[in-house]
Amino acid sequence: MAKNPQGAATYTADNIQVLEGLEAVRRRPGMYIGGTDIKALHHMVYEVVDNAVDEAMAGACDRIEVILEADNAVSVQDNGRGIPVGTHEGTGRSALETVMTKLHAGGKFGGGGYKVSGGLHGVGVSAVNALSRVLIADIARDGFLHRQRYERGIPIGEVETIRPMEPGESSGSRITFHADGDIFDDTDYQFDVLLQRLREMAFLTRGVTVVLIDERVTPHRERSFYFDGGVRSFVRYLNRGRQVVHAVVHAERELEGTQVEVAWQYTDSFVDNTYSFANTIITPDGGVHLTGFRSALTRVINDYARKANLIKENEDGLSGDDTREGITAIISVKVPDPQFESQTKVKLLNAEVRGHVDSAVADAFGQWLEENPRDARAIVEKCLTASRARQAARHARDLVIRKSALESSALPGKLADCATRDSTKSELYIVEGDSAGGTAKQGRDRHFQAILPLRGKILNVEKARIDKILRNNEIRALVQALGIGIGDDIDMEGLRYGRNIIMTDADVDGSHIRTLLLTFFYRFMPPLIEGGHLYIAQPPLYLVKAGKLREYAYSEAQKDAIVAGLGGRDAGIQRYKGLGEMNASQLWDTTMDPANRRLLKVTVEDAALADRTFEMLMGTEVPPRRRFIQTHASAVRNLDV
Ligand code: 0RA
Repeated sequence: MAKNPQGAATYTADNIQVLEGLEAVRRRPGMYIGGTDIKALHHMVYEVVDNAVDEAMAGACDRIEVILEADNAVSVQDNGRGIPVGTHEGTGRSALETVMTKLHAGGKFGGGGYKVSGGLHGVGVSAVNALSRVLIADIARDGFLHRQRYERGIPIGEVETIRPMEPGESSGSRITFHADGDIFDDTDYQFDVLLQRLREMAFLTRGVTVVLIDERVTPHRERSFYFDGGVRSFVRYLNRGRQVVHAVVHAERELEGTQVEVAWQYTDSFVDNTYSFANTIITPDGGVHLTGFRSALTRVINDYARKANLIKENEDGLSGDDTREGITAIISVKVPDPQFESQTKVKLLNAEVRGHVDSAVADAFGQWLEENPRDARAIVEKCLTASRARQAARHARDLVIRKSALESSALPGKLADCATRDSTKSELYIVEGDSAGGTAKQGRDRHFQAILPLRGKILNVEKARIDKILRNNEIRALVQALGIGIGDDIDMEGLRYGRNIIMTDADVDGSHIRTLLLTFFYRFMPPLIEGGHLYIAQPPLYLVKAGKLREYAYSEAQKDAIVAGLGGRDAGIQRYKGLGEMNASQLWDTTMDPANRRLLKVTVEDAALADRTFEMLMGTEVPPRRRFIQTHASAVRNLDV
């Protein structure tokens, strides 16, 4: 804030605008970061990391460190050029203060604007600043370390010069923020969630080392990612548990300022594992880049197959579905001015990008097939098999689905249905295991809550075609209970329960089953998720007892707060490992009673993430799975290459 000669702050029109902007963010955080839940909290980190990734994409930085500090502060450090601290013409304030306080100031200020901005998550770092109790920007550039402090987005003093830079010290920026506990429900960052996203960023920003350090635990946990191969490494990584048909194919090209990078590989899987990204942000609904890839893929394989006489003149060509079965692909485009269908950035619209991706893929793949005839033949044969199987499956499906699952009105035997038929009120709890299912049946309100216990692991949907999937009893029970059909035959009119709630234990097995179920719904019932009908129940992690007091805690932080509130009285803390440890009335109180429970609504983004996590957990080979679990269970330093 500027000062008048008496030292009091002077309010210019510009200041007032800034204060109003910050206030708007604090009043309606949902508009800027999508809410105040744990997801929004993680969003704060991504927003700051995106700025550092911009610097990397501009070729000015090769290392980004994210540090989860002991007091739930997060620090994001890069070795870029440092955010400029000199006076910014437009505002009369430093460029640093301008980006930190003005909405939408982003990376485009100061003339040195980037060609491509990854900061698509929203509004830039100023929104993070507004939602932080404290934010400190440390900037090393022009020979000095500079610092400015902000509280709830408002600068506390000018940019200060702290000290000269040391010989050999790199320039760069370090942003440390404390998310405001008055705004966020929870300020406990989840290491694994951040890790997954940072890994993805590292794949999509080739040559940058991305490090995540958790200083909240002793010893500290540290993981670091560096992928020389970019999206090619990404495909290799996704396929590390699968049998592959050939080496990864890769296409890379820059057209009219758009960078296209695509890698793909066929495997023995039956599903399509294609993920598309625009400026490092995943686009779960695809868009022009995905369409361009798919049309090139199908056309090039058909052309090759006809030329090589693997498909005769009088025979039908391969369909898009045939050429996608068992493929793993990453499509990454970096577009200067990305257009998305909506605020949530799930679908890319820039029309010209379709052609760019199509031609890059067609050229590279056409040539690759010519040069690798043996692999080319294996791919065509795989697609032909898929085509034949699809026809056979269509018959089987008509028989299996229509007769048993869809048209028959029989409900599964283990379903304990509710009384109401009103789907705006009714709920289905999908519960892991017969014993927890039994407790839930006793604890529920039978007027509107139905219970479906599932026994053990449901089928891994990746390893089977739809006809086989539908022969699985657990899945059949699910399909029958939900009432909307499956796959291409979804009819939301039949929806029996407005809320379908997955309730699993808070342990490794529970999270496997939740992941399997999310994957199943994502692949076969996407309208259920899109319509907002899928939820995850959140059982408590702890019961804190002191004298007559009994309080449940749903996070580590909440437990600590309850204990702190006891002011030193001896507390008994019970940790819940499974639903089975609660009796029926406890389960109702904590997890099923609409007045107290916490439900997470599943979004397409969550489900897509589960699907990707699933790849790692459930690949056909066991060793990668074991490795995944082990590296996550221990506190080892680990360099993924
Ligand atoms: C614009 C211009 C310049 C640096 C940056 C932005 C910049 C922004 C961020 C955000 C996080 N880390 C960053 N690092 C740099 C400076 C251009 C120059 O010095 O010539």
